[in-house]
Amino acid sequence: MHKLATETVDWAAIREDFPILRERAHGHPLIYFDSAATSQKPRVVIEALRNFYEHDNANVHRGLHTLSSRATEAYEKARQRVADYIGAANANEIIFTRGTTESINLVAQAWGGKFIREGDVILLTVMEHHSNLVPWQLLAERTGARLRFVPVRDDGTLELDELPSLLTPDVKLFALTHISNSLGTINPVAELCEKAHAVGALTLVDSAQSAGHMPIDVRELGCDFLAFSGHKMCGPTGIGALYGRAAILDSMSPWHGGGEMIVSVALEKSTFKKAPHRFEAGTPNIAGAIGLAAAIDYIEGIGRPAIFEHDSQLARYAAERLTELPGTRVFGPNEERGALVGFVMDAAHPHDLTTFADQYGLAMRGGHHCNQPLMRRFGVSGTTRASFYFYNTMEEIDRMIEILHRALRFFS
Ligand code: 7TS
Repeated sequence: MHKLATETVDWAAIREDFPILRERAHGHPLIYFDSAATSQKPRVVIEALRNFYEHDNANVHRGLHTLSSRATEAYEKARQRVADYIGAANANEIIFTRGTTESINLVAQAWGGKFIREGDVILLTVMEHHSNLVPWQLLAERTGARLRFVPVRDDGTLELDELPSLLTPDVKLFALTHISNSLGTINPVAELCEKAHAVGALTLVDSAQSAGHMPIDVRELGCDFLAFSGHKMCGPTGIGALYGRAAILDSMSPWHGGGEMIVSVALEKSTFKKAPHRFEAGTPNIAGAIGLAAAIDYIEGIGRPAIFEHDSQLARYAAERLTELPGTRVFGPNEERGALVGFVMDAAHPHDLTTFADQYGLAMRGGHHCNQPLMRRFGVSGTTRASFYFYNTMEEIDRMIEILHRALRFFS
């Protein structure tokens, strides 16, 4: 019989790879349900950072000494690792950034600044994280471009019936999230990229919530840009990547000026390297890139299909159990959802509920989750969000439900 991918993995053993999961909070065992904000780190990633600083630390692309060669080799190997992980044709299509936010700002400035004119349209959705909204607002202010938005249905999916009137030939870029960080909606990005290309628009996929949770192949998705953060997928903070199709990257102007990105510099004028180095001015986050490569090795060791199955089982189970709590509204689609569930309880404000839960060792996030327009769309100021990763268990969700029952009694 066909085995589910999840059944081939020893999830209990995997928990042991995460030293922080043994922490306690307010005297209770930690239940970490905030991985959508940042994931925890396995020992191999922590060791990779330590190993780099203890044995190889030097600046990259500069020195001709042994350590500098080692650091450069490890840094460029990490770039190749990222390229392979997301199915990019070439490592030169990977730019290291601080994370999703910086990746999107890079595109808005270096691509948008060069190619966007007054009257052009950037198409977004109402469910975008502020980091895939504010950079486009700034670009629109500078250039006179217009922003347009795909609405969100009550069930948390995109209102795609309206797409034909929104995705018109004046759209130059369609930028959207793969998985909503508040609703858990998984958007049909491959289909949407194809539709965008049909009207001549480029596409950017915000993969912050998907890169560590499911198989990603940029050529299958057919996107022109893809942005993600290392820290949400077992990697260190301060490192992430932007994938861009080679021809597009090479057509873009630099955004940050400085060392490492030039071919030659005269007092009045400089010439620039090709991508990716054109977009990596200054000393990069070398250790971060190496840590990210270690995180990728670790995730690939488990297998993304198994991780995806495991995490969506948790999210579906949590969404189902939450409905047994009176006066509780659960957001997002029922059938298929990413590794999280957002909800509100009549009994308590999300901040109060989240603070209450923390007293029992349960770490969730309460607030607008950098999704203010989306919260407004659903008529709430914020939600409480439980977000999961492969180190979480069904038992932890049962415990969450117990704690929420207790909260109901406390607040009412
Ligand atoms: N896009 C999405 C869909 C996100 O969920 C986040 C972070 C970002 C972009 C920005 O990523 P960063 O690494 O550059 O900060 N989301 C969240 C969250 O949901 N809670 O904390 C951060």
